[in-house]
Amino acid sequence: MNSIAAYFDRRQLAHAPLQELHNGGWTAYAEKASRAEQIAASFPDLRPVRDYGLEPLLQVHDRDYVEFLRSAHSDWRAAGRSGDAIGYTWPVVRRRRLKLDRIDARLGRYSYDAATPIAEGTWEASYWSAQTALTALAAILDGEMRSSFALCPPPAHHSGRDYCGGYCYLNNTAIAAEQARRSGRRVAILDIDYHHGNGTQDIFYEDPDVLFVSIHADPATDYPFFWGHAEERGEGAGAGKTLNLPLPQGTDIEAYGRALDEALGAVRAHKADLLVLSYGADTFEEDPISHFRLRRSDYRTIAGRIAALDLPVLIVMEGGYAIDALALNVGELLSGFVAEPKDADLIPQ
Ligand code: SP5
Ligand code: ZN
Repeated sequence: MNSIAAYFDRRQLAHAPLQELHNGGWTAYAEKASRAEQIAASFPDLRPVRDYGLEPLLQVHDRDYVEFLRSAHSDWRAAGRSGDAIGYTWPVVRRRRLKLDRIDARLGRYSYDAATPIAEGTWEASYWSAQTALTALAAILDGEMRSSFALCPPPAHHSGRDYCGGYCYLNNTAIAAEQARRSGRRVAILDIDYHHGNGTQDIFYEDPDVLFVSIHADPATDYPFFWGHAEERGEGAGAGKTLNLPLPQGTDIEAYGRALDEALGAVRAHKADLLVLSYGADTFEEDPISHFRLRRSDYRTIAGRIAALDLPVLIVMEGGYAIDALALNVGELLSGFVAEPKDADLIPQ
């Protein structure tokens, strides 16, 4: 069914939090490990992931944040707690730089919501999710594949330099984009998850080289509320290199397509030679936590328009919570990209 090189490592499944705080109570964690299992099972030949170590992660994330992520769950246990580590106090007033040992203080310091618990396997899974994005990128940079798909749970785009949030811990998308830039590529990121990619935006907000464009639910009504408004356009040297296209709940492919055309125009104007596509299938009409009305066949339309840019595309998986429909939705998107090995001799005549 799927026709594009896909990368995944089973160690990504180690992350399995039980619950998240939502509407004033605990509910089942929406970003379940079974999401990845479902998609992975739909690929006959997932490609193995290489280990690029911590260095590319540290080009995007602060070392103290990475160390926090690594030890947070065992620190939580050492404090006598059971279950998943989660914060409850956030330093929004002045004292963000205060360094404290207490695990609850550090959970507040390095997160911005109570929907992103740190479980026993969170570090291991996040580490391999980032390596998956880097391996899929390398296939493009090495000239092996024109485009590739990184099956990346845990997702990435809400995580910033020094914080987790929105089910995201390491920003796989930003890590790959930064690595591509360091390899001399001119990078644009197009984020088509239902939610605004506030972490990715924040990482590149003052960066003139990496364009960040996002189509998402209006943050006036949807998570993450504080970021993704149309007036956020980048700052300093990065002014004009962030483009937000918020859309109302109920959006269907017609209105979505108009926003997509505008987004693709910005990618063209940036003269990118590599596109990183942050793909969330939570724009699907049946997604349990989201409110757009895209149908399965719309993903092929969307992919076809993106493919018409005629750029290599690294597709990085973000959200999508209609688990039974997920593999088909991903397959539909990927079917819009042709699997072209770069070497023309490999294309059957
Ligand atoms: C990567 C991504 O799509 N993150 C989305 C994070 C949204 N989190 C806030 C929405 C909370 C909805 N939680 C519903 C739990 C159902 N059991
Ligand atoms: Zn999302």
